[in-house]
Amino acid sequence: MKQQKVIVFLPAHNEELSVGEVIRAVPRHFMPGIRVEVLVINDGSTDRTEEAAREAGADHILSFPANRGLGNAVRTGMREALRLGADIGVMIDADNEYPAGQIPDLLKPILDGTADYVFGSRFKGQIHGMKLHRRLGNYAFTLLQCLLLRRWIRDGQSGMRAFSRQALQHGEIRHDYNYAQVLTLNLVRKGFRLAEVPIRYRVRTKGQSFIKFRAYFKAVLPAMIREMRQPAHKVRIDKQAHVMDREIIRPEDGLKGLGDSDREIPEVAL
Ligand SMILES: Nc1nc2c(ncn2[C@@H]2O[C@H](COP(=O)(O)OP(=O)(O)OP(=O)(O)O)[C@@H](O)[C@H]2O)c(=O)[nH]1
Ligand SMILES: [Mg+2]
Repeated sequence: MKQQKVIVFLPAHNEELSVGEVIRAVPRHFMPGIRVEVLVINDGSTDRTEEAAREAGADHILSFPANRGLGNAVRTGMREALRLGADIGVMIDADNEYPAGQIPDLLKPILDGTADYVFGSRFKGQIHGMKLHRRLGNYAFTLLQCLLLRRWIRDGQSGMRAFSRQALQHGEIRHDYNYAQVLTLNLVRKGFRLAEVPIRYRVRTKGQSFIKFRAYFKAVLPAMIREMRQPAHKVRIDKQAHVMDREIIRPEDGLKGLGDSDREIPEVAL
C-alpha cells in the first residue's frame, strides 16, 4: 500500500475545556505516506465543544442534537471514519487523559502487519492520579474479559484504540451506553489480533467524568452477556493490508521512531 488515511475520532460530550488540547496534540506529519484527519463526534453537548473543536482545527465534526451515549458515539465514529475513506481509525477520548502524541505508537503494530486492534495500555505504561476504586473497577472488568476470551489483556477499558480498516468494518457495539468491553469481545472472537502498547495517562483535571458506578454495572454487564451469546463468525483477515511499500518507508524517517516507548513523548498539556 502506498498512501494511508488515518482518521482520529474523538467522542465528546461537554468537553469544551479539553477537546481543543487533544486535537492540537494529534501528530499530523510523522511518516511519509500517512495522512491524518481529525473527526469529532459531538454527542449532544450543551457547551462550546463544537466551537472549540473547530477552532482547534478538527477536519470533520458530526454533532448530535441530543446525547446518545458513548457506545453510540464510538459506533458512529467507526462508521463515519469508514465513510470518510479511513484505512485506519484511531479513537481517543476528548478529555485529555490520553496522550494524543503517542498515536504513532498505536499505529505501529497495524502498519507492521502484526495486529488489527490496538489499545493504548495505561497499566503497561504510566498512570497519574487514578483513584483506587477506579483502578479496582478497571481490574475487575479487565479480568472478566480475560476469562471470557481466555487470553491476557492488561487494560480492557482504555479510551485510546486503533483499528485496521477490517476491524472498523466488522466491529459491533451492542449497546449505546458504552463500547469498551463489548467491542473487544466482539473483535477478538471474530479473530482480530489485539495488541497493547504502553501509554502515559493522566486523570482529567478539567470537565467532569460521566461515569456513574451503578448505571455502569447495570448497562455493561448485560451487554457483555448479550455479546457472548451471539455466535462469532471468524473474519478472514488480510494481514498485509496496512503494510507500506518499501519505497515509502525509508529507514531514516519511517517506522524507526514509532512504538519506541523510551523516546521522549510530548507531555499532555493540562
Ligand atoms: N460517558 C460519556 N462519555 C461520552 C458520551 N458521549 C461522548 N463521551 C465522551 O467519551 C469520553 C469518555 O468519557 P469519560 O467520562 O471521561 O469516561 P472515562 O474516561 O471512561 O472515565 P473517567 O475515568 O472518569 O475519565 C469523553 O471524551 C467524553 O466526552 C456520553 O454520552 N457519555
Ligand atoms: Mg475519561
